[in-house]
Amino acid sequence: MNCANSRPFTVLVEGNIGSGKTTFLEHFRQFEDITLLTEPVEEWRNLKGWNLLDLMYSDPAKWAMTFQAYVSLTMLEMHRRPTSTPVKLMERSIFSAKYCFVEQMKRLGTLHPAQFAVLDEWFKFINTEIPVEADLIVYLKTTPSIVYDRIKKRARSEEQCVPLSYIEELHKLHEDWLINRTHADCPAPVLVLDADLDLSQITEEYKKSEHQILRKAV
Ligand code: DGT
Repeated sequence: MNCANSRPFTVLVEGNIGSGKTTFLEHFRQFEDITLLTEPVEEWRNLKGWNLLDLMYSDPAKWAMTFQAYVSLTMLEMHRRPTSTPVKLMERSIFSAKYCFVEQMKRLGTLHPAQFAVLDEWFKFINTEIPVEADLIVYLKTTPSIVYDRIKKRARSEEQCVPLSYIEELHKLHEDWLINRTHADCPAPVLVLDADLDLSQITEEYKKSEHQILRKAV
């Protein structure tokens, strides 16, 4: 077997909190030959009994660094996880952790510049020394007020204190990264989908990505 062909076609699913990334992945469960890797939120909520997500939201100045260090590790593990299928769909990535969340925490001052510098060095090392492959990014683009309402409705306990301004800033950071391309490295071409649509209409929108993703699965 040609080694060059053994790497799966890797799709990163990105978008604001509450944009429907998990629902998008679930849409592809009906197809064969695709590995779905959902975000390890449950690991973040229970590391040896500690809820790091809750600690981070409850006292960001104290816990942001710890949380981001663990996010980086769990994301890297997902990027590197061997798959036997020709297509791999992954919820989020080490890139959105860096360009959206870590950047947001730096701007808000919840990460000290020295802590940011350490995470930045880790990111640069990973990016140059450890292969993190991506072939397509699906960007589930949303309006901040719409995802804010969804977040309130789904009522994940840790997220109840998240203000609309946090979601708006996170939206801008996704746009800067994926649309305005303000960072030198965007690891793959970006397919933009309208993820404001409600559940009754979203399947049609998701189908727009099937061609690009499924043709790799045969
Ligand atoms: P979905 O299916 O689009 O509704 O996806 P969510 O909202 O379940 O998943 P996501 O990744 O947007 O957010 C999960 C929670 O974890 C949310 O409270 C934000 C937080 N989160 C995710 N990644 C990071 C990260 O790298 N840093 C920080 N600070 N928070 C993160």
